[in-house]
Amino acid sequence: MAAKETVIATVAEKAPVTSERQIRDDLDTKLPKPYVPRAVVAPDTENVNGTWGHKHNNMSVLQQHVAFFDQDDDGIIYPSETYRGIYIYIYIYIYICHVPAGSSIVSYMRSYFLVSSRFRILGFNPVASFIFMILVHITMSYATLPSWLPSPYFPIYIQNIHKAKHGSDSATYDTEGRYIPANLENIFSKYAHTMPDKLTLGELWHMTQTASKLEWGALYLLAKDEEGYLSKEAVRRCFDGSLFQYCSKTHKAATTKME
Ligand SMILES: [Ca+2]
Repeated sequence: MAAKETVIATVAEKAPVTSERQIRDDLDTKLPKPYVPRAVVAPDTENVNGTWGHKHNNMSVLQQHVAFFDQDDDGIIYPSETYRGIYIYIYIYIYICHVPAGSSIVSYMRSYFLVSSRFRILGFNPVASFIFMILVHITMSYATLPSWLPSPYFPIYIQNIHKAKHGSDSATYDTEGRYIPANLENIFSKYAHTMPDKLTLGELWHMTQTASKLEWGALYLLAKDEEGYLSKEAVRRCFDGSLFQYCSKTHKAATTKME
């Protein structure tokens, strides 16, 4: 006799929000043990081995996510690196979304002003980036330091980044910086009502708390497609940091092509 399948209730009648925001119960048919936090890879149901060709360098998935900002690879992110990183982020965004391959410097400059004015609306002007950098380093530096003595340089130690983990990732990282595939899938089963694997700006707004709207908004601007959706693939690759590397490589290729 076949074992009786246990039905797990994911909806409570008196909590309508549980039926509005659905949980998938078929994940283990697509991805082995989706509930087990992964230390070095970030898989989903479409990419069971994580990002193809992405090197983890024995870092946790959370460490891989922030490693983009450590521009000299010394394991420490200084405020100046964060500030430069924000600008690289904007620069990449302009290149990917607004500069056609082989375009002239004039059209590049036009795109630059167009996009930088959009970023200004979102608060990404130099002053706001400076404030963002100060906030990030004041709030995150101390928790990651190797000693109890505060540092006047406000460095962020990647080795201890899990100690500065904050609430904007919908519990996709665990307390130690591992990545939990089921929680990424839950973001999309709960909030992606228009398309199963993509979020609209409205859905993103609905999903995020005040503190994380800026971060998710920046990701939306960097990675949204032509129809204005943020795909699960882009979100997943943001978690393991390969999205930034991909954009950076594409940018370098475009620059080489233009030279
Ligand atoms: Ca560094």
